[in-house]
Order: sequence, then C-alpha cells, then structure tokens
Amino acid sequence: MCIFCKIVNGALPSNLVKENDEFMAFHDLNPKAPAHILVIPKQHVDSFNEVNPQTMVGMTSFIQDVAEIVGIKESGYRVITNVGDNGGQEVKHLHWHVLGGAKLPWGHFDDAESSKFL
Ligand code: DGP
Repeated sequence: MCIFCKIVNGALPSNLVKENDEFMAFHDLNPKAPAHILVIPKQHVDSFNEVNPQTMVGMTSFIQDVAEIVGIKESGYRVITNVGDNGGQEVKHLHWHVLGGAKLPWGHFDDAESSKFL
C-alpha cells in the first residue's frame, strides 16, 4: 500500500486541512513554500496520466476550497501535479501541490531546445 493510501486509511498521521468522501488535503511533510498543501483523491490513482476526468471535476472545487481555508486564494497560489520520472513524481499516488503564502519563483531552462517537441 502506498504512503498516501496509508494516510487515507489512518495508518499514517497527517496534518489535515480538508476532507470529504472523495478527497483529502493535508500539509506537505517537506514544505517548499510557506503554504504547501497536498490534495489527493482517496481512491488510489497512480498519476495524472490515469485519472478519470470526472475525478478532476470534484478536485477543482476542492482545491479552490483548500486555497480559501489556508488563506491564499486572493493573494495567489500555484497548483502542480508532478507526473512520472521527468516530472519529479516521488509518490505514485496522484496528488496536487497547492503552493502559496509568498511570491513563488518560476524556474526555467536558459537553454531549452523545444524544436523536437513541435
Ligand atoms: P512528488 O515529488 O510530487 O511525488 O511529491 C511528494 C510530496 O509528498 C513531497 O513534497 C513530500 C510529501 N510527502 C512524502 N511523504 C509524506 C508523508 O508521509 N506525509 C506528508 N504529509 N507528506 C509527505
């Protein structure tokens, strides 16, 4: 069973922000911003590649509510899901990083060569 499934079933603790029948939001163990919350579907889905679009419908308003609850909805925030190796996904249970509480840096490649993806 994956780490986030263990949080869902109560085998591991979490610092809960919001929960309903389908989703759970809790603070990231290693925050990368002053506010860093993880939002997950309770049912295991490996990544964004496998998620049912219907799940995303509920996820949208859930994330909006989380931003409101932690007080970053008006000041701004970033929503990220890492997918696979190149995306930097460490936990193979779909999760959205909701980051805010400060002006967030936006990293980039100085020498990005995008021609082979056109
Ligand atoms: P990613 O690299 O996108 O797979 O992000 C995984 C995140 O999960 C990372 O920011 C750290 C966080 N994390 C890992 N294990 C735990 C845990 O047991 N509890 C909590 N709250 N967060 C965790």
